[in-house]
Amino acid sequence: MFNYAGRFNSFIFKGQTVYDAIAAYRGMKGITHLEFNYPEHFAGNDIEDIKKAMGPLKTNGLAVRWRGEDFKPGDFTNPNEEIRRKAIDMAKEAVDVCRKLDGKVITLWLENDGFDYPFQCDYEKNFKKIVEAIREVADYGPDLKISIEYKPFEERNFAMVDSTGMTLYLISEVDRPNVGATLDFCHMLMKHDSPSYGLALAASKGKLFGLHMNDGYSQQDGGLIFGSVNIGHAAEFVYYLLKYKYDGVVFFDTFPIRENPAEETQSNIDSFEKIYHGVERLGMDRIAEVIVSQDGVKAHQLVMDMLK
Ligand SMILES: [Mn+2]
Repeated sequence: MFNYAGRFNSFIFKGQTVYDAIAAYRGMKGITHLEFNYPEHFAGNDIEDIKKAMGPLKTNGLAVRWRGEDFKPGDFTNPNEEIRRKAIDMAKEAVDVCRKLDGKVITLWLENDGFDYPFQCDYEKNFKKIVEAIREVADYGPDLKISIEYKPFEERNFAMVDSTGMTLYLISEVDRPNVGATLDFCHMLMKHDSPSYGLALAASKGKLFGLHMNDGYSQQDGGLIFGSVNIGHAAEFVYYLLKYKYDGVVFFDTFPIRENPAEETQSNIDSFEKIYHGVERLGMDRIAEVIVSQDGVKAHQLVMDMLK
């Protein structure tokens, strides 16, 4: 049994409020948790009112969003030390708000920490700035999980933290027990990282703190419904979640731009459940046997058998 959360902005970008979205989530089958953006989803909203509206739903955590012109040159690598300080302080404020909502995870996607031109930045210095900032946030919130979400590019042409490998290297450099990774399926496809390979390495180190499930064609951050494009990769991913006994939240980071957001969120949950039950029907032992054989045809047959 998995825990599920949907994306607030799927509703908010269509003119609805945080409260409308919470009411919609409470009407869906399977949603257990909420995943907020800080500060955007708290602007003008009282935390106590949000708590009341949540009812039985729990908070998974908060994702920090550094928006506005000041942060365009960098979040934790901002060349202006005052703005860099503001970026770190915002992450600490997110820790405070997360505690008030009994949340567990702070997600850091360093959207502005990257570069666009050769000779634009000092890579060693900026990588160290990221390491030090994450340490500071992690030490401020030792009771929470601080989770790094990589994306290979966008908003910047190159991201400082751009792959599974770089994320795991960063986590090892930061060297704090409460710092781990959130893996976004589309971001992994954009990097041509195998989603399950990254999952296995992060989970085997106890560092898989969060998931952003979605799907896409890899050229862009498509935000399509989970399992809609890469059903084999999706099934393999769920197999490894079961193998490593992932007990965090399955958050759907999808973009229903032309779809009804409630229907689209429910479709994500239903697709994930269907694939999960398909993997269970194949059997963990049978899948493990095929993996040991390293036989490509047998591996493909597993996916075909799941579709029976
Ligand atoms: Mn994401």
